Amino acid sequence: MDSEPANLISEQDLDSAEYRRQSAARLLKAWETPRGWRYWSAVNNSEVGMWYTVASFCFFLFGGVLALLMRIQLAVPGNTFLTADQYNQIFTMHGSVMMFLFAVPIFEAFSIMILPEMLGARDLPFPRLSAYGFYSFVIGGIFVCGSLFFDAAPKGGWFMYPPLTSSFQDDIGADIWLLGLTFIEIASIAAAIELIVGVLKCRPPGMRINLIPLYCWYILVVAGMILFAFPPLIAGDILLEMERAFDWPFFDPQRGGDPLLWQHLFWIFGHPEVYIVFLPSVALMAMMVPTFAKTPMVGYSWVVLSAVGTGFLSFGLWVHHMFTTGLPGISIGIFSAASQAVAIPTGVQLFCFLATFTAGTVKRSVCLHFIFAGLATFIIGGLTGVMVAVAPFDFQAHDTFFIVGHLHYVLIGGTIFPIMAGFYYFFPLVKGKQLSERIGRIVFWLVLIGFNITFFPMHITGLLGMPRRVFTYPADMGFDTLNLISSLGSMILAAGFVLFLYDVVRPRTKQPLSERNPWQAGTLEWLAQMPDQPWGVRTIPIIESRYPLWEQPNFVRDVDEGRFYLPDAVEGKRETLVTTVIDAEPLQCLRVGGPTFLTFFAALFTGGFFIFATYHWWLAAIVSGLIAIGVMLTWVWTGTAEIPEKERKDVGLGLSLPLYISGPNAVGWWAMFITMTADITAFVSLVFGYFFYWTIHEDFPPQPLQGPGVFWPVTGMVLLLIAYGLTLLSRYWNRSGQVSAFYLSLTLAAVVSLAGACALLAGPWLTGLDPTTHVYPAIVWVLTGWTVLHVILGVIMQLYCLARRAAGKMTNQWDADIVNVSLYWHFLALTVVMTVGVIAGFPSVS
Ligand code: HEM
Ligand SMILES: [Cu+2]
Repeated sequence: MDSEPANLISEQDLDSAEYRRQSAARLLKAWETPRGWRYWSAVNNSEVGMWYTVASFCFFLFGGVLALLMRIQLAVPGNTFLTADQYNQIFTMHGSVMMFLFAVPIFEAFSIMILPEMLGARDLPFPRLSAYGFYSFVIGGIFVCGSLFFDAAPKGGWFMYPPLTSSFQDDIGADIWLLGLTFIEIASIAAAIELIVGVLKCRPPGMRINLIPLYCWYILVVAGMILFAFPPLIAGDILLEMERAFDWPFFDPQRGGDPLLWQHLFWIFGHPEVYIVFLPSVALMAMMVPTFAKTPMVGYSWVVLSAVGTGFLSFGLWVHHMFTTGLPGISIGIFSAASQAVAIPTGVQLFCFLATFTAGTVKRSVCLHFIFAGLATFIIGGLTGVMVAVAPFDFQAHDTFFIVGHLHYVLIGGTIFPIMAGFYYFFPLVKGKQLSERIGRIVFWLVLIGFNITFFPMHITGLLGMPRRVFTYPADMGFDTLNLISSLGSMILAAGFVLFLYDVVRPRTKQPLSERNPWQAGTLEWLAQMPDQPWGVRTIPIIESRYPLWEQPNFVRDVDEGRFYLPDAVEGKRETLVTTVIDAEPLQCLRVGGPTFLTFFAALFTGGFFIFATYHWWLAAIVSGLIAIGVMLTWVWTGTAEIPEKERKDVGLGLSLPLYISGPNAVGWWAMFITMTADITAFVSLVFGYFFYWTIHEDFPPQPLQGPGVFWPVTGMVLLLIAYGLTLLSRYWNRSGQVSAFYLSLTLAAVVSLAGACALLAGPWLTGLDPTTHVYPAIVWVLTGWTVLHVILGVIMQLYCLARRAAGKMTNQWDADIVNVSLYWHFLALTVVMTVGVIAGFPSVS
C-alpha cells in the first residue's frame, strides 16, 4: 500500500526492548493527562468517566441525606421537624435527584470510564462530547439541587403532574425542574450517543457482535432506550414550560388542554426509565457473575435476547402508572397483562446467572454478597410489582406507602446493591488498590439489614392506608410504631453508607498496589496495569473469544509487548481503531481530540441559556445561547474532520488504514444519525400531542377557529424541499470538484431555507392564531416553531460548510462535513413534510 515505509513496524522492531520502550514512551506522551489547573481540560474517557462517576455518587449521597430528613420527620406522628412545604420540596428533590442525577448518570459515567477498556480501545470516538456531557450534568445538577437552599425547589413530586404544577404552583420551582432537568437530559442523550457509537464502531478487530462483552450489549439496549425514552419527556417539558411561561394551555381543560397528555408523555419516559436504571445493574452482574463462578456465562444469547426483549417490552407498559385515571377497561386489561409479561425476560436473565453459578465454582467475596442480596431484594420488589400490576389491587395501593416500599425494593435491590458490588469489583481498576473485605462485610450487613428494616414496614403502613407524599400523620392511626421502625432502619442503612464512604476515601498510602487482574477475570478491561496508564490499552488486540484473558494463549504478554495494532504514536497524535459494525473488520485509524477547555465553556453557556430562561431573563438567555453555539462551532471546527497529512497509515501487523473517511462508515455519520433519531422522536411526541387532542375533541380544529390555512405552510414546504435538494446537489458538486456550482447551490439553499422558514411562520401568523386562547393554535405554533428552529440550525450548518470549503478544511476528497450536513437535512425534510401534513393537511381530511 502507499504508506511510507519509514513508518512500518516490523517483528524485529518489536523484539527489541529498546524499540518497545521508545514506542511506549511516545504513546504515553500522546495520551498524557494535563497537569496543574489544566488537568480539568482533560477529555479522555478515564478522567472524564471518573469525575462523572464521583459526581453522580455525590448526588446519590445528597439524595440520601434528603431521605434521612424525611424519615426523621416521619418518625413520630405530628412531628414539626419539617414544615409541609419543606417536606414537599424534599420528597420531590429526593426522587428527582435519585432518578435523574444519580441512577441514569452513574451508568453513563461508569460506562464512559470502562467501555474503551472493555473493548481494548484507546478512547471513545468523541472524547470531547463526553466532557461536554459531564460539565452540563454538573452545572445542571448544582442548579437544580441548589434551589433547595433558597427555599425555591420544585415541589410537585418527581413526576410533576399538572394541573398541580401548572395552575396551582406559580413559584419558580417547577420551572427549575423543567428547564434544569431538560438540560441534564440533553447531556444524558449526548452520552448515550457516544456510548452507542463506541460499542458499534470502536471494537477491536475480530470482536464480532456475538463476541462482545455482555456489558456492551446492555449499553446498546439502555442507551437505545434513552434515545427513545428521554425525547418524549423533553417534549412534555417543552409543553409544560410553555404553559407556565407563556400561558399556552396544553394542560388546561378549560381551553381544550388535558393534563393526561402530560401523564402519557411522562410515563412513556418513566416506565422505560425504570429499566434504564435497572438493566445497567444487570449488566454489572453479567460481568461479575462469570468471574466469581470462574466459568463463561451460561446462555449468552439468551441473556442478550432477553435484555433486548425487556428493552422493547418496557415501552409498552406505561399505562400501568395510570390505572386510576379512569381509562377504558380494555386498555387497563392490556397493559396489566403486558406488565406481567415483562417478568419473563427479566426472569430469563436471572436464571442464566443462577445457572452460571451452578455450573462454576463460586468464590466468596463482598461483591458476591451484594450480588445475591441484590437478586433477592429485586425479586421481592418484582413480586410486589406483579401485585400492583393487577389493576384492582392497584386501586387500593395507589399513592400509599405500599408503592414507596415496592419501588425501593426494586430500585435499591435492582440498582444500589449491584452498584455496590460493582464498586468493590472495579475499584482496583480505578485506584490500583482494593477496598477492604473486612470493612466491606460490615458495610454489607448494615446496608442489608438497615434496608429491610426501613422498607419492609412501609408495605404494611401502606396497606393500612398511609398515603405517600404527606408530611405527617395523626397519632393512633396504627402507623406510629411502623414508621418509627422505618426511621430507625434508615439510620442503620445510613451508617452502612458512611462506613463505605470511609473505606473509599481513607488514605491508602501504606496499602500495596493490587495485583494485576485481582479477580482473575476473563474480559479485556482487566488487561489494565496497576496503576493504569492513560493510553487505555498498550496495543489494540485481535479478539477471537468472549473471554480472551482466559482463552487466548499468551494474550497478556503479546499486548504488553505491543504485538498487536497501534503499538506506537509516531506522529504524537491520539489514535484508535474504527471497525465495521457486525464483524469488527478494521476500517480506519481514527484521530480523536485532545485536552481542551472549549467543552467546559460550551456547557457553561448552554447552562446559562437554560438557567436564565428559568428566571425569564430572555435577553441574557439568548446571548448565552448564542455564545454556546459559537463555542460549539469553534470546537467542531478545530476538532473534527481534520484533513490528515497523509491518506493512510500503517497500524501494525502489516495493515494500512485510511486516516479519514466520510459517509456511513464514519463515526461522525453514525453520531449524526443517532442524534437525529432522538430528535425526530421528540418531534413525533409533539405530533402525538396533536393527535391526542384530536381524539379527545369532537371538533379539532375547533369551530369557528381557522387553521393556518394551506397556502403558506405548503409554500414553506416547497421552498424547504428545494433547499433540501440544493443541499444535496451541493454535496454532489463538491465531490465532483465543481467549486463554483457548490458555492452557488449551497448559498442559494441557505437563502431559500430562510424564505421557507418565514413562509412556515406566515401560516399561523397571518391567520391570527393566538396560542393562548385554545390548545389547537398552541400546538400548531409549537410544531411550526420546532420546525423553524431546526431550519435555522440547518442554515447554520450550510454556512459552516461554506466556510469550511473557503478555509480549505473541506475539499472534494475530504468531504465529511457536507456529507453529515446532508444527513441532517434528510431528517429535516421529513420533519417539514410531517409538520405541514399535520397542520395544513390534516384539518382538511379530519
Ligand atoms: C437510601 C435510602 C433511601 C431512603 C431512606 C428513601 C426514602 C424515601 C421515602 C421515605 C420516600 C417517600 C416520600 C413520601 O412519599 O412521602 C421516597 C420516595 C422516593 N424515592 Fe427514596 N429512599 C432511598 C433511596 C432511593 C433510591 C436509591 C432511589 C432511586 C434510585 C429512590 C427513589 C425514590 C423515588 C422515585 C421516590 C418517589 C418520590 C415522589 O413521590 O415524588 N429512593 N424515598
Ligand atoms: Cu412502570
